[in-house]
Amino acid sequence: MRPIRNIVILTGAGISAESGIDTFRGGGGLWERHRVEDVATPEAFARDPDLVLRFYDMRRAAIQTRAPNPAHDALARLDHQWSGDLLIVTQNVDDLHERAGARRVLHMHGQHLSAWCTACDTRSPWRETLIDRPPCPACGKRTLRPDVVWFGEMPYEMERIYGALRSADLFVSIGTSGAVYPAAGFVRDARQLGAATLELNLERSQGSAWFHETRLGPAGELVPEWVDEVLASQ
Ligand code: BJW
Repeated sequence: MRPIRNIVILTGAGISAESGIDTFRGGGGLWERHRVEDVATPEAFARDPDLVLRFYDMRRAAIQTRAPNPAHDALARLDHQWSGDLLIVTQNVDDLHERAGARRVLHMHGQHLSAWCTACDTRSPWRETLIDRPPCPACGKRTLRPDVVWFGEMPYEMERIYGALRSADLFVSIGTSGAVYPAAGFVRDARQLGAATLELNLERSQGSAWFHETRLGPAGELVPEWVDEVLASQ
């Protein structure tokens, strides 16, 4: 394995689970209570916008009552102290990485605290509800939608992500089930490009076989341990 200089970290819902934010799959996950087809596709939004807006209004309100946990704190510490390239690619739409202090964060599935105007294509910071059809701050039209990536839509910043994967020496995946593409394919891409690959998860994921190493346990414990380790190797 080559020396570690450039790190790409992929995070999923599992890193925010200990902050009290629901994961999607598995027991108690969001998809147990809401059908994906009803709330997380553009077709669902066209068919029943009130249902979709209420689902996201509820989650946008909830994340604002939650706080980062030791896993977010540890990644923020790594971001500040790692002298090489580092990119935290999160599938999460919460803002807990940023609230922990991380700066090199990219939200490939969008963000709860942003609204996207489908009329003028402006994205605006947003904390309130959308169900009441507020006007877009830029154009005034009542055409705002959650700024999140639904099934069938293109995730954000793919070129930047693949650029980072191409130069990564280490790819680390934290708390994601490996069920959703293209994120689920990053481990294979990174490995084929020569990076070392490490998975930190509560249990084995659909992608576990692709990783050089998998460590099992809660992110709040595993991530601070791994960050100490990687900073000591610097
Ligand atoms: C812990 C823990 C603790 C718990 N500590 N760990 C057939 C084959 C291949 C692909 C497709 C296909 N048919 C369709 C597709 C494409 C489709 C797809 O992947 N479908 C699959 C279901 C098969 N993908 C898309 O449509 C994407 N777009 C796309 O592909 O565009 C074309 C394209 C082509 C080429 C290049 C690029 C693009 C868009 C996907 C959009 C996903 N959107 C959502 C909703 C976002 C908004 C919202 O939040 O509502 O994103 S779905 C949902 O899943 C959300 C998540 O980001 C995503 C991933 O979930 P995640 O984070 O992995 O959570 P969970 O719940 O699944 O797992 C939690 C994990 O945590 C578990 O492993 C636990 O063990 C662990 N855990 N507690 C550590 N304490």
